[in-house]
Amino acid sequence: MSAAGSNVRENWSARSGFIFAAVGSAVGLGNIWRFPYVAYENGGGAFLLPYLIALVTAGLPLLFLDYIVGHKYRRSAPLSYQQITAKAESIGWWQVMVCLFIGLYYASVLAWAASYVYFSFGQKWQADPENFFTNQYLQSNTLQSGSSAGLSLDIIPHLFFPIVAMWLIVLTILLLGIKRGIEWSNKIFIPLLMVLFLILVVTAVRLPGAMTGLDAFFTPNWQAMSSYKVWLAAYGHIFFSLSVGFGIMVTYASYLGKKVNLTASGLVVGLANSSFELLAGIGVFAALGFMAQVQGVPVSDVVKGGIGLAFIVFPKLISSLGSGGDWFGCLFFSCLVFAGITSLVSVMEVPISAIVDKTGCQRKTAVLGVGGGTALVSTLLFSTASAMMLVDIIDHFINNIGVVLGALLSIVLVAWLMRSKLSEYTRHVNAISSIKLGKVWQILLMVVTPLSLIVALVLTMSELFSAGYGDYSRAMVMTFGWGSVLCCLLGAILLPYLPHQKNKRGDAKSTTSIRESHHE
Ligand code: ALA
Repeated sequence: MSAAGSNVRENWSARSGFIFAAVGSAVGLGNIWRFPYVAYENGGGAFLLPYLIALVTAGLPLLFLDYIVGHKYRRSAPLSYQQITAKAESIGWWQVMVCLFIGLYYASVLAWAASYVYFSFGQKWQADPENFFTNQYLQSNTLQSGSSAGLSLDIIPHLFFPIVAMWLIVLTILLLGIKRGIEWSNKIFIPLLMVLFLILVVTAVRLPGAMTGLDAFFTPNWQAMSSYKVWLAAYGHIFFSLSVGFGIMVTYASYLGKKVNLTASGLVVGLANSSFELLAGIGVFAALGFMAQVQGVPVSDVVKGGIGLAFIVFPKLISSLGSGGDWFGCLFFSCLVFAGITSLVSVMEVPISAIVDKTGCQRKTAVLGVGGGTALVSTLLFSTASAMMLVDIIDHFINNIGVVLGALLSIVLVAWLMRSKLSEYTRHVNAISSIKLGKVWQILLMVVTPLSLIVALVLTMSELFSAGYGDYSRAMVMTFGWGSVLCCLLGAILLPYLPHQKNKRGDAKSTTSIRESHHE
């Protein structure tokens, strides 16, 4: 029976299908677009060590927890948490809302990347990539000043069509279901991405001046590291990058068979993701080193940081390479597109599976309703001159508050409120995995991870309350920053009241057994 047309929950065809999909989810714009600019803004070398510490103390422990929760309960995020205790369903809906907000702006950056594949041919940004990106392409300079600075609702056709195209691709993959859609697209895109990306990084590090950039990336800056902001950025980034703490890995692990080596799979995914991230850092900083040499300035002064980094640095680099740079640009932006599509698919799978599980509706209905609705809002908001501001504000609030709080709540639930679960989960995972989890994992989850997240959250929120965010008007930060957080809260409170039609879609356990007997 086709999954798209039935209510039987699908499985991955094999563990490799899951690993491809999980790597495809983790490796995304976060690695290639976000990591380099966050690292650049936080002093390059000063960011690397906090990032690695955040990975080990928070990212990986939570990755294993997400896998276990999804695998053990075999349900979408809200219904998996509900299995732990009824009230915890809200945590899952919070994560669903976080995914919807990520989906809104993620598609926009993806569409920029797709446009830049085209702009690379003939280097359409000409002499001034910064002006081209901000003013000619995104038209941010057309926004009016004043308290509503930044809000425009006029559709710009060259932003509109690429974003529509990205949504069509993503929704088609989702409509095809778990095996034929998500698994197959990842099996094609991920190997392609790896090959293209390696070619790109090798080319970048061979540029003259690349070593200066790499020095800036790899030399720890102890003084900058004493700033708590660098640590906040690292903890704010790690969950987004690994796709943990906002329902994705719970959902993907719920499509696994019963006997699967969870910890080894988790390590493969974690390692692949961080390798990609470091490679992206190497590629971008090598390019920055090259540009620093061309411009005769230090690496830290080459460009303005921020969300435009990838869209400004690479065009500048491409221009410096002459006409041969066209293919280099095409390669880089194609990598962004491939990586981004597989991640956006995973982001949207969270609300889709949650709605299917909860209401018993057909997958197709959920894809068209939830996915189509998100696509519509995303297209209308992000085809305007406000796109850059909205990406920046929503990304900052949703990552640093939405994702971090969702992650923290799931850890507090399991490690503090329902402490017996931690031993139960350890037994569950160790019974099927080659690498055993033990006291270190438990202590990280009980003490180190929650405490570091609480500190990160309190500091981020007090900073945002007192200083606002960036140069944006208070009205915009309130509406789109705090407004997004408020929407997540409302979703977490109200969505558990959606009618739960267990019987219509069949008993989850019995469909699970059908899948297992079929696949194992
Ligand atoms: N993990 C995905 C990314 O890095 C969301 O882009």
